[in-house]
Amino acid sequence: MNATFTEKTIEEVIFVGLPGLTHNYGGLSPDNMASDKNRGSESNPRQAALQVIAMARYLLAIGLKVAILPPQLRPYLPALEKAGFTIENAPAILLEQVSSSSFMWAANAATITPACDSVDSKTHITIANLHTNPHRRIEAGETYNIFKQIFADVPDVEMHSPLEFTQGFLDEGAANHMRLSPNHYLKGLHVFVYGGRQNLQASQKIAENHHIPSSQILFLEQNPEVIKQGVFHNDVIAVSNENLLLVHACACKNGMEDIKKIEVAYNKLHPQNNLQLVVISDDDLSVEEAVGSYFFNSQIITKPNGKMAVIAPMELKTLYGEKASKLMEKIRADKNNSIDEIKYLDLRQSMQNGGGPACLRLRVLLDSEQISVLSKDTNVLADEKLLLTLEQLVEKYYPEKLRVQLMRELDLYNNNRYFLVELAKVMKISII
Ligand code: SUG
Repeated sequence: MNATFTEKTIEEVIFVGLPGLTHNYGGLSPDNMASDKNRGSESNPRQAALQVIAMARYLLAIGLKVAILPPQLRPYLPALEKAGFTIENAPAILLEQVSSSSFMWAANAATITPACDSVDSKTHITIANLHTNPHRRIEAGETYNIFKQIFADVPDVEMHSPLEFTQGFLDEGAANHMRLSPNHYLKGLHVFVYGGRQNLQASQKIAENHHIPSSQILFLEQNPEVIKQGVFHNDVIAVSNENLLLVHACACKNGMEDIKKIEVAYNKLHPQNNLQLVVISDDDLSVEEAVGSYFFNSQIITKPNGKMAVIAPMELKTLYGEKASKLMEKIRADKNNSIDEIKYLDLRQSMQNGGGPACLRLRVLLDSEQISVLSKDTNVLADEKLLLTLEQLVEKYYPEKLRVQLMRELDLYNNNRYFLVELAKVMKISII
């Protein structure tokens, strides 16, 4: 271990994606059951944003560091112009694609390697190209701009542009990546999961560009059968935090054999610190129930007292006769793992598009010097004051009812611009 990475200096900053003013249900992701099912329903962008701000407030209250990723301007006119249309005459499907607020799912924004895991001792950030779906691939350029500004003067950070799709790379960011380590500052095992929207080529390129030693890397293929059942990202079927891995037995192509590989690789790196492996069998919870309740799309976080909390979607309690929440309660009660608290959050607006608590955040491990520069240059690091300001702006500008037809109204577009101009000033970041 590099001597400079000590317990005191490394902290996790949780970047939370703020839903935009045009949050809507376009049914744009056919592999994502919630998105498909809710196509055309009326959305409530204001509620979507307030629910996510409430999640940020909860994370802050636990004592974690939280940063806010601002929304992007939608409809995204460059894509409309390229196709030869305007907001007024664009075909409905195109208008839906360029109006999506999908940038809110921050887990898909980038893949991060902390400096302690890189041979060159730098924090590496690769912005995901999100190429698979047209409404998501338009995020990458602006996400890169935003990250460039946030990390401009932060020491020892290397930003990587989105991988080129033309070279065959399909990358969906941290949703298909897990870092396992006794804690945030000891070397981590990086598990890259591919299949579905993420391909092996992209995962390999990221590991190479981030200079992660080969002993700290594992590439595993997702089980094609579960992808067919709605597991469009690994974070729909597995979640990790430090040395705890909560995973469904059917997550990977080779079943338990692959899960065993994770355990072996981890134990090789940290023989003194066992992996807390919690494997959920099909009898405990079927894949269908896992996808329906979003059990695995919970966030697991470490509290200041060293114990872990699960932030779960409230759907766990309302679906399948509480089967999923009872299972989570069983895990909480089990003294063999560090989880001692479950918090249920109402993230329904995002959930209806297939985005649970884990999708809404990107974990970035930084040292105290990096954090202090980050908080000087921009105002992305959240405190109660920032959250209150965000709430006021959301109340002022966000509609409470939205359907795709309304996206043609120039008033909505202009309102979005005014909102983002105000937000940019507050966050000291240039958004449009
Ligand atoms: O890419 N939904 C997102 C949800 C992303 C969830 N992210 C993670 N699992 N990390 C997606 O499928 C739906 C948009 C719509 O249909 O309007 C959407 O894009």
